[in-house]
Amino acid sequence: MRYILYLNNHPVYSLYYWQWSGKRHHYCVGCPRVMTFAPPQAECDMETAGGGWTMFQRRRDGSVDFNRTWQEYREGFGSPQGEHWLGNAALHALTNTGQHLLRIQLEDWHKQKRQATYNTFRVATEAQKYRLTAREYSGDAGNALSYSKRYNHDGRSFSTNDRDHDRYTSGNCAQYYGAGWWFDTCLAANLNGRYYRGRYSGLTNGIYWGTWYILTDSRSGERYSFKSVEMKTRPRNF
Ligand SMILES: [Ca+2]
Repeated sequence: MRYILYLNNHPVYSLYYWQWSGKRHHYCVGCPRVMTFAPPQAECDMETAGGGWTMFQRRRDGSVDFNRTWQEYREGFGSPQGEHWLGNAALHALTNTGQHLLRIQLEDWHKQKRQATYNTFRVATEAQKYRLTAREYSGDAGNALSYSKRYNHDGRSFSTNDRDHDRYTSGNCAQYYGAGWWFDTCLAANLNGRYYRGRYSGLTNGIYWGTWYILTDSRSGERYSFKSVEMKTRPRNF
């Protein structure tokens, strides 16, 4: 398998491939090609850690609502040039053959950046509820996807406000936190949470990564949400 990059004379290098009818179809943003179906488009990060990353999630200004249905998370939403979720169907197609990496980049409101890389990344089929595999962590943001026995996103199914596949028996985490995610009982991380400008109070429903900014200021009760997030993937042997 080879991962092919199509470069435009455009600051957005973009590529996408899609396994369909036994063939691998390649696309790039702006290519004047006749499509047999509407392809999802993705931005490609050619700068970070050797490049070749297909961006599948981005948050940076709160312009896109991430409280969406199962179907919307499956098909994707937002714009590849702005805030978006590429789509769970695309994530499965991108990761179901070969070995893939996951890279998560976080930035707080004081220009501090940290990252988490997973050397094994896979999103299962829709029949398997887009179950997440994210293992072999390295980085400086901490491994919030495998936090503890009850807060372990690795191996969990995807849930949305209209599909409860979590391990919390008294309700739907996705509905409670207003985000589609691989919830457990419920969370140690949620990068699809609500966009807040830094600190907020009440339910931990912001953009959350529990191993960097731990929950709450004990005196004010305030919590912390991130300024920007990027989630991207590439083949391990890129
Ligand atoms: Ca539940």
